[in-house]
Amino acid sequence: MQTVVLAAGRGTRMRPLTDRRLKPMLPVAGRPLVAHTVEAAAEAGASRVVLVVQPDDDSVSDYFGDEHAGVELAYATQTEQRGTADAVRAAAPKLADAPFVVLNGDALYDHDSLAALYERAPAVGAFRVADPTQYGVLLTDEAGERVTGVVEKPADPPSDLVNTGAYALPAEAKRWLDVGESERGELEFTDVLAQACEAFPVSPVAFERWLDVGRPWELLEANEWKLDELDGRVDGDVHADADLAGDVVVEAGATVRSGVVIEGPAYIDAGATVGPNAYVCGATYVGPEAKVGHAVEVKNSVLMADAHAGHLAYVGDSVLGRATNLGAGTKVANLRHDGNAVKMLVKGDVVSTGRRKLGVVLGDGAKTGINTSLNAGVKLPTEGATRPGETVLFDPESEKGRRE
Ligand code: TTP
Repeated sequence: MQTVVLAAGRGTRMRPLTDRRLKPMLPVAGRPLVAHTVEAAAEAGASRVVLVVQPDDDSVSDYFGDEHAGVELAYATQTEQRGTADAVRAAAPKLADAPFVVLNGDALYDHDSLAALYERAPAVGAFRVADPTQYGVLLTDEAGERVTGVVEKPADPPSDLVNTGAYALPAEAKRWLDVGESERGELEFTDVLAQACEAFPVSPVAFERWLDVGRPWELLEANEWKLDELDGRVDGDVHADADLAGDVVVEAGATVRSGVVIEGPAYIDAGATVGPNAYVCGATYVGPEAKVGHAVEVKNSVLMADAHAGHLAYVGDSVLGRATNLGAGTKVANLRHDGNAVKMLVKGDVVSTGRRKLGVVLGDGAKTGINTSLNAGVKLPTEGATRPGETVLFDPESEKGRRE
């Protein structure tokens, strides 16, 4: 079935990681996030994929070209980020008059669940969560067999099934894309779904696994998921005195030096160097040309291209943006002494990440002075810097962060 993948969002909750790149282009286990979406769609039965992209940014089409995972690709430009219905409307001229699937380009789907969505059209992907109050919750008939609508962030959720933003709809839905603005001022695809639910029996398809990658720690969760599926392979240069256990990918052009211990799953991308005498564990992605130097420990983290942790550093449960540099002795805290979930500032609000273990997020080009200590949940802005010996306890962007 023809499939629209939405990749034109602003990604404001993911800042600073989206200051200089689109959210769907964030790295997940060696590929952009959206590549996983397109591959899941291809495996589930997509015949052709139309990617909705932003104007003046060719990163998505530069990466994919006109084919990926055996599926033909086309591109549609959404001129202004007015909402998901508007994004699908941008793709409509490239769609045949036939049923179509819509997927978010910033979500991970498990392949079998997605295949069930394609098979059971008209259908919506539904995912069971413990606390649905922060999601769009699906309304269904009493038997739970037919979707009747979606209610956004309900205080008293009618069910624990949330909308995954994965829809398989009949051709007619193309005619319903001109929706009005929602309360939050966007043109929402859920209003298109509401019309489809009136005209057709739309089934909820329970997804086994799904991850919406909207906030920085969800990038870690995406990498944990996809690194866990890795099959180890060594195409790069690994010193005889290095010790690799579990599934570890060492890409061609990557170097693992003497005395290094890597406990997979881990992915060392092309041109990266690890060691000598470094320890990499948890689900860790070390991006192209990144460096993990002498006596550096990296646990469950994402180091983007050119990120450097050169000497005597600890990086746990953290995301280091492109071309970041940690001064010697930089340490990251990734656990609160009270054992509560680490909080992070997202668009001015301090929110619980739900993670007991979470370190820091560094925007592209951020640098720490020697012996910097970074507290759990801190973000440094793009090109931000710390002084030698500085201790950063709270998100520097917020006085509010200081109070919580
Ligand atoms: P969201 O995650 O709701 O929006 P966003 O990506 O802009 O992020 P944020 O809220 O943090 O600013 O979008 C869901 C999907 O729809 C995502 O894949 C991006 C896509 N999208 C578009 O393609 N065009 C749009 O106008 C919007 C709002 C989203």
